[in-house]
Amino acid sequence: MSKLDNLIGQATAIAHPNLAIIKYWGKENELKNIPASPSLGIALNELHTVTKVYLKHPSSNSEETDRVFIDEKLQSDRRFANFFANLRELVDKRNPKMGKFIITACSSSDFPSSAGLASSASGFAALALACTSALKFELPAKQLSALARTGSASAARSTFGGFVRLDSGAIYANQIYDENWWPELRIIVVEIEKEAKELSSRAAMERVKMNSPFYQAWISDSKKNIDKSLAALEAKNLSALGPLIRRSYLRMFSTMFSSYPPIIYWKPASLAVIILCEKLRSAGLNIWETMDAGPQVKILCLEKEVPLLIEHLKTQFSHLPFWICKVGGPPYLSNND
Ligand code: 2P0
Repeated sequence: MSKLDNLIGQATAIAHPNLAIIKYWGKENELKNIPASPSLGIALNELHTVTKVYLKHPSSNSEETDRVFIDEKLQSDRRFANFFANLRELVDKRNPKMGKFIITACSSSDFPSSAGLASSASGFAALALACTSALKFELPAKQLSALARTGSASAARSTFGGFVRLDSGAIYANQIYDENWWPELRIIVVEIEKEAKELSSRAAMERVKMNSPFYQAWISDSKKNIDKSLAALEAKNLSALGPLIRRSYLRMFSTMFSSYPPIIYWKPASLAVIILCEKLRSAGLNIWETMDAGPQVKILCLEKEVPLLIEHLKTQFSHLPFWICKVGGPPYLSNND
């Protein structure tokens, strides 16, 4: 009997990572993976995660289990088991007669994974779309977002394109504007290091919540920051949005620096790029950097500032690769299945 005899369905989905300009950092509920801080993010059009899934009925007397491969390496992250448990709950509700099934997923990204470039956002968004498509479920956008969130909270944002908001306490994200809202906006992603980080975002968030004296202040401050950011985004006013972007990432890192043991994702080159941004701002450029749980630096600016910024990056950091991104669209299915 061929292995494909038990096949229920297969699908391949592609998703962009979603860069938070206002950060999700900390959980209201660890078990359900509910964020404690509101976030606002942007899909990055030049970066992609491609995930192919096969769903099949288990062969009799087999002990097959779900398996996820990233770049052909078998993963043991418990986030996948949590995501699959939630997927099965959904299947039980929509198609209770379906019976048991086993999932195999193979994923790869055209940017470094687990390095502060939101690969878990694009990864779980692509996984959610691929699994539901293999099951032939057409989920409403909010349900797809809620499913992706059970793997990784930032993935709730990555199931949409454009500008996306995930509120504190929310189970799904909402698109605020699509990818055509602000065509002049650019995001330069500077790759400082390719290596996967040693401490996961999840472990870092747990430590910060447990022992940073700044954690509660961070949560209440981020709730104040979000409304001002949305108003600046509505006005497409980068001079007003930029200081809020900077405040969000620096205050998020203050919770990490002040936890015990301290968490330091920054590298000397990260700080050097931040200092370059400070200098260029003092010289009148409207550019605003941000960072996530990793050493990479992302710089927001308008299209007209890109040539000068790139010239400075190439002169001062000729060894550092970078991408020039526009705002990306939603995840999509590949036609090759
Ligand atoms: C974000 N980050 O809003 C924030 C900013 C990193 C810094 O979401 O535990 O992989 O799987 O929900 O989504 C990274 O954390 O964490 C993240 P889990 P996730 O993009």
